[in-house]
Amino acid sequence: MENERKKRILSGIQPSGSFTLGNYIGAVRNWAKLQNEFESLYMVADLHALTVRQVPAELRARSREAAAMILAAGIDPKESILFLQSHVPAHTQLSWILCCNAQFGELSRMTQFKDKSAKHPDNVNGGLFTYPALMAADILVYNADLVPVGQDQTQHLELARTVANRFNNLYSLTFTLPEGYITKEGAKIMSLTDPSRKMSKSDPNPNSFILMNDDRDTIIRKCKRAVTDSDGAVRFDMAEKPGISNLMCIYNVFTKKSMEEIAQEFAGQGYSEFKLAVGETVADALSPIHSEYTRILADKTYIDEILRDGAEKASRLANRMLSKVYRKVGLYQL
Ligand code: ATP
Ligand code: LTN
Repeated sequence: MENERKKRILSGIQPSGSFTLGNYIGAVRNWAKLQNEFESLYMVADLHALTVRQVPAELRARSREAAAMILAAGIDPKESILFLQSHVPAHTQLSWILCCNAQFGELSRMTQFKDKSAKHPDNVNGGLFTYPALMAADILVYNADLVPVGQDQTQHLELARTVANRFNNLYSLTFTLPEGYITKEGAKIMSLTDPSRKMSKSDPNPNSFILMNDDRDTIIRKCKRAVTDSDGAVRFDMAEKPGISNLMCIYNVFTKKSMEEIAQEFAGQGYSEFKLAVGETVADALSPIHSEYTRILADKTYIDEILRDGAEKASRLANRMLSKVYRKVGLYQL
């Protein structure tokens, strides 16, 4: 049917570092799974990355690497629209309008703002504060129905809904209220060196994360060195045994074995056997992605073509929504 449009998905990832296993499990892996069922738009959130100081040449290189990694992880440019956030100006344009409809108190409550302000006390900039309004614009400018993200983004999504709802009430129904798509398994993969914190690509300690393009030996070494407890039993208990439980979550994602099955498999064995098994499993799963990534990254023309095409398609959709919003809020049009 003409008017029964497929539900639409939008998600993004910052090129603030190489992608971690957390990014893959919590987000990108699901993007690939969902692209056939939904009309999907995936973007590299390069403007969001500017909320933390970046080295310009590195940001430029990482943006292309990010696109290559998304493709390597299985995003098919014939099925999904892949683009860079800065290539579709309507996002930033809408974000101003949404900023004017987001309250200071609401933005102040964002835990990511509080965490990043604490991490970079010398650069608590306006962009860091209004970050969620730009993220809301990313989503609302396409009327996305579903947003596949990790658990850490639920608060930002909730804010997008609040702002959309406020706008709809003030100016008549305009925006779809987006729902989060957060899988139970792997919604929050923890740091390998401090399992009380989430694994994060901008962590200064490289042993805290596994990168999607780490080689096999590095992956196994990082798993072996992962911080665990001294109790010696492979058993799922997030509160008492966060390190082991985190490794069990990772193992569960790739083997589909339940926590009980994993505990049974390693009953009577030491942590080193378990850690080795986790390392090998992760390395096996990432190895084809790694090869594909290397192949795609070498072809700059191919990546640029996809990004150009993606930006064009996305802009067409986004500009339509932007005009509607400009009209509704009373901006004078020629
Ligand atoms: P940064 O360290 O720069 O903040 P990040 O690693 O937190 O980066 P983002 O670009 O902010 O990554 O997030 C991209 C996607 O990956 C988001 O959907 C986010 O929820 C998800 N994600 C990030 N870290 C994890 C994690 N440890 N576990 C599960 N999902 C994650
Ligand atoms: N803030 C997100 C990245 C992001 C995003 C989005 C995710 C930017 N815009 C729109 C989903 C939808 C993060 O993961 N830190």
